Amino acid sequence: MPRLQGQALLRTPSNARRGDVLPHAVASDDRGNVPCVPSKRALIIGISGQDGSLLSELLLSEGYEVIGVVRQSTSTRFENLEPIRARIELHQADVLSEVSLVDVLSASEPHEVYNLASPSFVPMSWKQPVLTAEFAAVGVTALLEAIRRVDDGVRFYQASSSEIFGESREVPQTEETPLAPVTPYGVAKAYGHLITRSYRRQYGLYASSGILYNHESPRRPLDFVTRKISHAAAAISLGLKSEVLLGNLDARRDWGYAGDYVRAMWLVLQQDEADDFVIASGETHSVRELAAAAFAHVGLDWEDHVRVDDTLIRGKAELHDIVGDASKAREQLGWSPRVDFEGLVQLLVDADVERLRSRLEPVETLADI
Ligand code: GDR
Repeated sequence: MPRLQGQALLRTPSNARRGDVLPHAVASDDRGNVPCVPSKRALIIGISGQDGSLLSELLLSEGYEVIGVVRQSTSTRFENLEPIRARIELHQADVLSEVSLVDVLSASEPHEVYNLASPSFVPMSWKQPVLTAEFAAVGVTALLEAIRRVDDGVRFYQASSSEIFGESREVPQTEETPLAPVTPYGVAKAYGHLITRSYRRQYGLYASSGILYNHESPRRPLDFVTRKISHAAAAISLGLKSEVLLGNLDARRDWGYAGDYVRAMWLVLQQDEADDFVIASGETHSVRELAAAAFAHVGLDWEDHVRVDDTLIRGKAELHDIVGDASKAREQLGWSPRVDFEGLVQLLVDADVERLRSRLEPVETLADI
């Protein structure tokens, strides 16, 4: 049954549902009822990745109760969630199973649902195009259908991507730029973006998309170029390896800090009306500039340590002129990034130096990817 957003509930401690947040020092009324703090519950599908874990930390700091959905067993060790594992609840479900989504929505009764469940490494989508479409496209539909069945008052966030613009003729891109994806990942994300818009229009669901450009943090896996470079610069500076193999050094991206971008996700769902927002820094840098900045930060010359490996070059699948105009987010969400390109590179390299120094990472992972 549809439930009003932010509806305050009156429960006694004995009839509180699992997950209700009860205040510590709130006086009960003369019948012993304790007014429950109307804290919000957020359900994060795909909570264990970079964005899910950073978003969880943000929502916890905003007083949310955070419930996460993972595909693996909930007893798996989720490294990114370790600092907050005791403060969140995990459920096992699968975006390919609408029944499992209905179950988790019914059990957790969230006010906000963030869909971050999707493969994220773009080249992999050529190797697993069907799986990519199932998760990043069909899975979004399953989730929207489940929300419609369980509680059509839920606010829904879809993780859209700048990859939906692909070979864009418009530079920079805005929320109105026509979609022109070129990779199986981009095509699947375009479907997810459009189905979210379609359900908003047809059923009046509060369903919004954040069209996020590249956003990075020390939690990025080593496959992505930012972390690959920061990790290599750190390892080389510590004498653990001597070179790194990269693809197209002239490729340019609009990079930002993931901590800033998850704040935008949350702001997207705090608006009166559901809508789509481009979240981007508005400037591009080349992979060459990224490498130069990372190696310079540890006192090295990148040219002494970077080698080009042609097998890593994306060829026709490479995107050009992908840069976002986040004016709408700045004006309507009051959002702007706090970490710039230089700050991002330094933060990534420092974290890798620290991690390698404290030997938290086994040396086997130093091999080139
Ligand atoms: P991207 O990120 O594909 O933009 O998708 P990635 O870091 O993989 O590539 C960025 C750019 O760097 C160039 N590049 C290399 N890339 C990788 N991975 N490894 C290399 O050795 C290398 N050398 C050069 C690439 O050609 C590319 O131009 C990210 C993901 O987070 C997606 O999930 C998200 O949707 C988009 O950003 C927005």
